Amino acid sequence: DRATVLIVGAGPAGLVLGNLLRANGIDTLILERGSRERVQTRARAGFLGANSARVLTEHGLAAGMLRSGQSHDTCAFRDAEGEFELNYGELGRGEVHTVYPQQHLVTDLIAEYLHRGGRIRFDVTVTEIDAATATVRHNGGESRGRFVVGCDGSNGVSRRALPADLATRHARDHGIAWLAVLTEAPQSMTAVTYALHDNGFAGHMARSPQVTRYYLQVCADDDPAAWPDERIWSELAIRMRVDRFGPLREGPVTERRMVRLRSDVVDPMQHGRLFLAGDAASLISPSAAKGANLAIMQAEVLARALTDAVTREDEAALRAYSRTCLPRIWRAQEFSHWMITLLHGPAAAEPDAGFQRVLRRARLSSLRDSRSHQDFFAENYVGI
Ligand code: RFL
Repeated sequence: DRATVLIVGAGPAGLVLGNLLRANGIDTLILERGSRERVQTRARAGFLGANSARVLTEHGLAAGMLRSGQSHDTCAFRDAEGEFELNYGELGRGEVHTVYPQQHLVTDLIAEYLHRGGRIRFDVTVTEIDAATATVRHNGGESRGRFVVGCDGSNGVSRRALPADLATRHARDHGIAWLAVLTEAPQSMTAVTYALHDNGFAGHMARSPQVTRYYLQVCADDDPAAWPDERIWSELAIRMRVDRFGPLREGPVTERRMVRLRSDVVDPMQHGRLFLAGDAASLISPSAAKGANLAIMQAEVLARALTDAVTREDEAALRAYSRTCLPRIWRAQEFSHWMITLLHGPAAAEPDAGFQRVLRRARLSSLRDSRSHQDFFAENYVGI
């Protein structure tokens, strides 16, 4: 089994990369652990930033997004002092989000990849990658490429194929967990809403006209089963302060899962013939909705570099791949980290919890009152 570029993982990173390489006539094979049905129904991200929309549009991958994606330009913050909205589409660089559920994007990308003559094998679990020879071992035997790209997410095998003495993993567990909930209910507010409350953070995000995502900060060892529908809706009502701002539009909860807020960056993101992209290279906490956007950014950079290498025998861009991507990844990490400190109060046990709480209020009022702070926020919230 051979291919010029072997790609491990059919998430946004692997599929955007595969599509861009196929557009340049490069022979690719994607190996994916899940079934096609499984990856096409995995609901995760939804907010595509301006760069992602550009990449998808320029490379002919945006038909579905343009047909049914919704443009979003406003977010709101609520706390004990009130609520304010930021129309970020009118701030910073004037960029907006396109809301298009990740599973729909993945479905589109698979169809287009196959249409472009790409090969993909589902239900294949990669167990070992040899970065020096670009050989991949899996439950179906062995595949060889000229290059291998690990797009297998944060728990995949490609990270382990980077030699520990050459690659540094910068990691942080934020010590915070969210219950991520999907509801069969229309949006309750027109804007993405972040609610700061002493009980913990609560968030409201659009997905589609019939589906809304909510987040509730919970204890890290909470069991999602301990959160039946009624408890979710009543806690959301408290933290969203419905008595003051109006009721939520309730509906059945169709998915509840724990998400631990973790971030890490692997540096460098490459070794020998192996390159990492997406969550495999850098996991980012979902607080600023950046993960899929970083994956798409890296896929575009890498596709260009691999195309140079394969079609012109020019490996300069490949050698610079980590150096090109890492500053953008760290900017996103920095912003995401800032969002985490804004959205979550200190644990009550922390000795300076009182100080931190007031600091957080000051941080929020700066965002509410300062136009230059708002421009900076907008630029980083939608951009990479
Ligand atoms: P993915 O999507 O995890 O895909 C990796 C693929 O690799 C396969 N795989 C293997 N295949 C073969 N052999 C192995 N050994 C393998 N190991 C793994 C897996 O089956 C899978 O198909 O990684 P990729 O492509 O890097 O994409 C990353 C994004 O999926 C991720 O960053 C986002 O979903 C994060 N995220 C969000 N990002 C945004 O940009 N905007 C959002 O609004 C947003 N919301 C979210 C999110 C992530 C969430 N969760 C569940 C953590 C909301 C949530 C709740």
